[in-house]
Amino acid sequence: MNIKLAAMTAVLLGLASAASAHDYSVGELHIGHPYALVTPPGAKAGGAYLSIDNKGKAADKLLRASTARAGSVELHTMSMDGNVMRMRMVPAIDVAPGATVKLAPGGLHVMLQDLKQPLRKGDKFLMTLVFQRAGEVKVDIVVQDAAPAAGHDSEMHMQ
Ligand SMILES: [Cu+2]
Repeated sequence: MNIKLAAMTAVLLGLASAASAHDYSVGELHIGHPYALVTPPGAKAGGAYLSIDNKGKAADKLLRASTARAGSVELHTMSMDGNVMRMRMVPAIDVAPGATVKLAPGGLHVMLQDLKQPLRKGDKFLMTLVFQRAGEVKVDIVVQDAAPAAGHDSEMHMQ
């Protein structure tokens, strides 16, 4: 990374943290703004989202996630099957070297099942992410009523 890019990234990261983003590093991976969406009354399942930026030269994968807040946690993807959106479990989420993988509503997500209590706006809970190469990292999941606005983690796209 050259100095100009480093400075630019620093500025953008500064802006992002002003917008109350939070992020983590584990090994060569950067985890951006882990959050979940509020659940409607009676819902037993919810989705958690984050971005994974692989700054290293080796491929990695998210193998699993866990939290005390849910009875079980699975990695899911969502895709169109005819006119119907369907979710299915994936064994792992690949993060190629240099790539940024975004878990976001409508696509890849961490599925929280058998929620012990509904997810309410402003709730915060711990989730453990396990990567094949980088290992384990604990992140705070913040519950929001909407996905972050576009451009929120724009530093991911600058490289
Ligand atoms: Cu799902």
